[in-house]
Amino acid sequence: APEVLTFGETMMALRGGGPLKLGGSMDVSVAGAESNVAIGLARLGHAVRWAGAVGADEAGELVLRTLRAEGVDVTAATRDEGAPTGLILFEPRLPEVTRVHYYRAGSAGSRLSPASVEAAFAAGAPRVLHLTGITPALGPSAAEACRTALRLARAHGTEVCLDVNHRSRLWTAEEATAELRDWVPYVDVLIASDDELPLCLPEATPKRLLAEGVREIVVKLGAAGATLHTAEGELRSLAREVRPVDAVGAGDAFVAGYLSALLDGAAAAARLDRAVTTGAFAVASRGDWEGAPTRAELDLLGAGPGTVVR
Ligand code: KDG
Repeated sequence: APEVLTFGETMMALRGGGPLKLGGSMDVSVAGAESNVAIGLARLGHAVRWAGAVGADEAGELVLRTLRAEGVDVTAATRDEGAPTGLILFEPRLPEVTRVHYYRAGSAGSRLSPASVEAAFAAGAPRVLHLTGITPALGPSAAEACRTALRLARAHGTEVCLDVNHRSRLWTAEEATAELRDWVPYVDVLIASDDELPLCLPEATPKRLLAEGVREIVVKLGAAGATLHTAEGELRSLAREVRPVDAVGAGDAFVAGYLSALLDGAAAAARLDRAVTTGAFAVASRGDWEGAPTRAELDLLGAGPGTVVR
């Protein structure tokens, strides 16, 4: 059985070098919050399964081939004959602002079925199930697949990690709260940026979420680092300083680092430390997941300018 099971929509991703309407060339890759986490974990040496759906098309083959190449188990992934693989365009508009354009309505990933999740669990219950708040925003079937996963996790004693990951292009804050508040009782590790906390429960604070039974709440504060709230109290970690290149994927890399340390049985401070470290690698690299570190590479961060590793 894998250590971690995750699923969600992974799309073909095109990344340009400037305003989209001017044309020019784009790089082809794949992107999806959950598969970014899966790749981050696999690079750190963990056994991870991704159980999303792609179309029966070349973009879907690109998704599966990329995940396979990164050592992610895709044996529970499915191909949907009736819908295409989704597409995401990244448009770097200013050094600090990247615009995202989605072509994913009605995509294979959005039609992920509860049956796929059941099959993924039947192949071996994981230690951790990782979900994001993106998947339930994709459509009724994907939302039902998430609810099925939460019930199966409970039945199998699998820990649940939820990254709120609010996407306002996909649903409103009210719609997100209406869904996610029912998830809270199932969640062991909740990860959110500070403005996303109220999306899980109206007026949610870390204290209230702890009272609802969430074991640990990790609040991402971007360049200001992160805080961890548990029954033992609050712990804060500063961000690791890097030259920012592309912040997309940083949150997912952060989650991968946090879960990796959790799986290793690391103490709270070490969990936060690995999370801010893997997050910093993502900020310092172009692309969603390409810069994710292996375990041996974790120490590279913090080397002075001009360092050459020979
Ligand atoms: O976290 C990075 C994601 O935003 C990106 O990979 C695409 O999953 C994605 C989404 O739905 O925005």
